[in-house]
Amino acid sequence: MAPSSTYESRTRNLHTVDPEVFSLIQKETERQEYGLEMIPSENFVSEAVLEAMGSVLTNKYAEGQPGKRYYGGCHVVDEVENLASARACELFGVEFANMQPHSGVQANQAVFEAFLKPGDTIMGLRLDQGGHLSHGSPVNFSGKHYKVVAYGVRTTDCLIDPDDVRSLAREHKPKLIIAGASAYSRQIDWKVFREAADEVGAIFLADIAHYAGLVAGGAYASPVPYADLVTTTTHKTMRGPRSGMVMGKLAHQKAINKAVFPGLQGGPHMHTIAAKAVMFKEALSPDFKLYAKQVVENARALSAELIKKGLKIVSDGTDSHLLVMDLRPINVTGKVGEAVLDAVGITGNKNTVPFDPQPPTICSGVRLGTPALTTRGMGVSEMAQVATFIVEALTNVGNESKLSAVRAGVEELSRRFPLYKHRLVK
Ligand code: DSN
Repeated sequence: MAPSSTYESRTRNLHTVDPEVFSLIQKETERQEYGLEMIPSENFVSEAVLEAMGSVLTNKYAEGQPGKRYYGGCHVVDEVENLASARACELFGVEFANMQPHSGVQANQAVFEAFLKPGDTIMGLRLDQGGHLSHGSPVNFSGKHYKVVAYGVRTTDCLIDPDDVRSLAREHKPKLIIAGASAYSRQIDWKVFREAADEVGAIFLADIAHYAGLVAGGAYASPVPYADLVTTTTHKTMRGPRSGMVMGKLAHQKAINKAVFPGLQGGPHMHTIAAKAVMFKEALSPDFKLYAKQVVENARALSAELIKKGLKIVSDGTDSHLLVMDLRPINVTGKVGEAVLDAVGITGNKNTVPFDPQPPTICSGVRLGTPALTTRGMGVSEMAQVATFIVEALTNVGNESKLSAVRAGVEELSRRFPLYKHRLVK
């Protein structure tokens, strides 16, 4: 028998089989452990979620739906998928939940596939004013195959204008209206979109990829009473594996299931679905409500501290887990801001601000969020310290000695809130 097929060879650990990959994973673990992760779409999963993701369920093909598969040997994974769906329905108060989309874009694509024909009109928030790629960006399938009418935010306060949403809907009669965002920190008024959709007979899709964990924990209003379909990723505020899902009313279940498989995907990733089940169990616990509330409190505290220290925040604050700093008043671009924060161990991402004069590769803003720091156990008092680090870094571009002092402070703070320390070999 070839060595690679022996039981002994298959049970060797990663460190022995592939020291190169092992050491890269160690390096990334160190980066996460000793820095401040502030990209609002990132979070840190539990050991239980990691264990489910790294399980033998990755070996199983299970095309189809539980109880109706195109493969034998699915009785166990059927139970896994049913458990995940049932927990999602309980958590969000929905009638069905399809667990199979591999990511948020696939979840949105399933809704397009189920209800639209190429050339139909859709409405979504402009990408450069906080929207998402899959809500109609010209470089994405959603903008290439459908006619897009994009709504934006008001110049005065950078908030979505309900009158604009209603009048664009009346004028263009879209088949699908999408609410949801990647860089919009305020509460979205879901009812406005329901009313606009009803006026023109459109489907209303709420994409809560960013807010899902807050919705689940009761810290952000839920679109479930208003939307026909709700899509989300599961790895942001939800704190689960990197994946997506579609939920909604029973009347739409058949069309969505068919659009996901065989419409868009083949075999579902059963190890990820198991990890989603674990995540839902965690999110159903009373602790998760406290977590969601703290995420928002931390973001509000961080925003208030940054404003106090002279920075400008888009829409002057936040109702969620994220905020976008507008760096124009301090003459720093988003690109430089991201790089200088990176240099001190704070990870954020450059982001356009509404009506940004800079191209998207440069941008005028940096987007930050509190989900990952809150998972580490940080609270409002740490946010004040983090705000000081951020302002010191942004106002000392090029001052190496100052930046290395900030870097030391960032590492000291991180060490006080251990994360995956037990995974590091040194
Ligand atoms: N790309 C994600 C984000 O960072 O917000 C959205 O899918």
